[in-house]
Amino acid sequence: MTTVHERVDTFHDNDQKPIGYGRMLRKEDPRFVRGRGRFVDDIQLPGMLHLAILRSPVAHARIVAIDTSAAEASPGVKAVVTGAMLAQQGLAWMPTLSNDVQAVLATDKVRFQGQEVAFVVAEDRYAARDALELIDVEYDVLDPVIDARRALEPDAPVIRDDLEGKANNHCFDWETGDEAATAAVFARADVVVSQDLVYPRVHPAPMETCGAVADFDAVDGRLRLWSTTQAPHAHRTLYALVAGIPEHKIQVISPDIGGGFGNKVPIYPGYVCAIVASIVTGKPVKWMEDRSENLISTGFARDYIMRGEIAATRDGRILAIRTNVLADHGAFNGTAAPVKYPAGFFGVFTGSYDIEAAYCKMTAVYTNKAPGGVAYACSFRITEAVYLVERIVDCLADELGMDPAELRLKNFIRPEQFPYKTKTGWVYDSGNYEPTMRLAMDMAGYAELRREQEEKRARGELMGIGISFFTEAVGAGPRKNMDILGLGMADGCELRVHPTGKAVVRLSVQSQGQGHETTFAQIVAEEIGIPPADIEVLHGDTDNTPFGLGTYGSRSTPVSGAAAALVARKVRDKARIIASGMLEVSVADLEWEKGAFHVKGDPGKSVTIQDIAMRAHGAGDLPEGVEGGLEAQICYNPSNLTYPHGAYICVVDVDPGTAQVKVRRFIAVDDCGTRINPMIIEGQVHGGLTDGVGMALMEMIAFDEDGNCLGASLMDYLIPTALEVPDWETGFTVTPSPHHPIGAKGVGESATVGSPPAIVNAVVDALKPFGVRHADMPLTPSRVWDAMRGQARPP
Ligand code: MCN
Ligand code: CUM
Repeated sequence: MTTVHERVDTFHDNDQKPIGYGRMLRKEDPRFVRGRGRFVDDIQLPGMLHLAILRSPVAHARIVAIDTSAAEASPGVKAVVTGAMLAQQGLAWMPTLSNDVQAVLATDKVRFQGQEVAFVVAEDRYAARDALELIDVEYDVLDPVIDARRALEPDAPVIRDDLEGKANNHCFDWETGDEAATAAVFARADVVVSQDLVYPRVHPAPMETCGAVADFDAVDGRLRLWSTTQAPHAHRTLYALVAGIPEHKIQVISPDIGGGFGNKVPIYPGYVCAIVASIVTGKPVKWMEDRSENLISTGFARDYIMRGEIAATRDGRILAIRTNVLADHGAFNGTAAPVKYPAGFFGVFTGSYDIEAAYCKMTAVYTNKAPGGVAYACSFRITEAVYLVERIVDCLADELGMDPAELRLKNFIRPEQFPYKTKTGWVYDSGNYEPTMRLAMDMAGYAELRREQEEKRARGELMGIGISFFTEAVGAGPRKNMDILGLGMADGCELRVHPTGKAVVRLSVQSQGQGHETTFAQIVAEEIGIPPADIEVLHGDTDNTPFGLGTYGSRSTPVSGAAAALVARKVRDKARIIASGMLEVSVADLEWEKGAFHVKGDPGKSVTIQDIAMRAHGAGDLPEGVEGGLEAQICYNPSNLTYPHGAYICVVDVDPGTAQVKVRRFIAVDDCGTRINPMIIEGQVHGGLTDGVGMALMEMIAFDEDGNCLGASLMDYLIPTALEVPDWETGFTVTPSPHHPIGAKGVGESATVGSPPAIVNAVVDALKPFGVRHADMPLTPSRVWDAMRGQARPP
């Protein structure tokens, strides 16, 4: 099923009428390029007040006293609220998306630097911020736990003493695979390689920070909340549970979102504070965090300390993989993942290889750092899993003296083995790995690159070639085993065709930049033959869209994309019955061709979807038993996830004098099944690869030993720009998903997942002459320098 041919429907302007998949320009861009997007901070309501949050300056301390009197007297201030005041209403704590609790405002202790301690509501943003400085908080500073390895030591300070009976910093244990079977395979293997790896804590750093505008109407008891959320419906349910406002009285609106990357999945205290503030003041209240607040207090990603072990035969057959993980979840477990998956989908750490046994044991701990634990284009921890397996496979290649491409090719799951059940229980729906790998190698000119590398090494130049091959699991549900706080991971979708043949499709998922207004119009267009320009995509408003669990884990195309195709087919089925009446033939005698039904054998006798839409709403008879109107609604529950894959090859040059890494080339071949809009897919891949350069070479949320966050601005927390990245070379293969109605798999996080190991593998490969087998991210010049020096062989 693999091909590299693309159906080239190049849509240069959206007035053209081609139907179906292709490089259609994004319908949302005219408003964005004109600066007419409508983001949360653009919302202005009459009489709106502004909220600012006082945050803890220290990582761990008992709150002795808070004096708000000076702040209350400050000009323009309407209210100052502390945790103690929230506690009186039972609102000081809120549930997280993973069954932990998190302080909305600290009451007893602060548990990370940047934690929310109090808030001020004032007439404008400046008055609110000024008043923060007048709040006097007395802290009794405690020893912090910053290093996850320290957290479980018997004498470590207990962070979560709010939890009843909690006498340590243990968060959860999790395991998968078969420990005994894996140990047996390791015992008889010719070769065992183990490597310690750290995936540092990083931040999604979206361009738009988090924020909300809350507007509570005390008369009718309705709450409207504009907020930066990737999951408006799930958030609404949580607010209903926390605030006790009935769900039908809450409207969550997620307008244009300026990037999410997972940062906007969790519910943050700021959202709840804005709601409380609106209830207390009777006025609309806006909270918009600044860059530092976003970087120090909102959902971080990764922070896994891993030991990877791999067992193989001498001739390079991989037998088993084992890993032990210490996961740092910060002060509150705010991970957004299906509840039965506290480690997300890390269980796919067996990668793309057909092996005999696998086992993972994980311990998660609390530390005095910001809560979170999943966000940042990770497909629920698959980023960490892919990094682990692709790094240790390279370590094995090094040990065996084998080419890393050859080692991978030798161990791939073969096409005839799909659907393939992994040793940790995941059923990969489809895959054809070798052609994807070969295409990447061809595009790179792999053999030629190795020759070049050999010549350069002989001259003392440091050139590295790194490979990574990944399989992702994206598209959560199915609902029977995947839910967030009891809400099953299925998606609603509604399609209405108006009398003139224009349509509106309403989605439960939310776009934060991925182009849903375009691609979902294309999906529907392909099914019912209405041009994409005539199909309006609505999302991000709980009053106007059907229930569904939102966008993360690249689930929109696998779940809501399927829902959109199926709802369109349902509408088409009804249209067929109406057409049979219009053409006076039986339904069986009709043939569908992009946009019209015609009588079999008589293409001249036909009615278009637009004719049918008018008839469905118009005067005149409809066939027996058919109600008027042309619309349908469904809720789609996926039978499995989809498993996209990809082969990435990175070429780096390392300056031996400065240890600076330059990514010279990067070849990315992705297989996401049926491709809806290749231009958008390439954009997703380009963005993800750029993320990968950031994580591999630059990004890390660092702390000093007191728990001060050292990356509170983009001067210190480095993110990549056009200057650090090469011209991406992308290619693709197509292996459709067998269970998805149009064969599509997700792709939004593939490149972020797949690229870091390719880059690290390339740098380590470049440093081979120094005997380096591993170096931890981010591979900044100082780390590369240390690696070169620390392990340099004597001349
Ligand atoms: N697509 C396609 N053909 C496919 C698969 C996808 O044309 N076979 C298109 C989709 O229609 C959609 C886009 O590619 O327009 C991404 O689709 P999908 O893989 O389904 O992912 P989601 O839409 O669910 O997006 C979420 C994913 C995640 S979880 C993160 S994190 C991330 C990402 O997308 N955050 C992003 N990409 C981002 N891109 C931007 N610009 N901003 C973010 O915050
Ligand atoms: Cu893990 S980041 Mo995305 O799934 O929203």
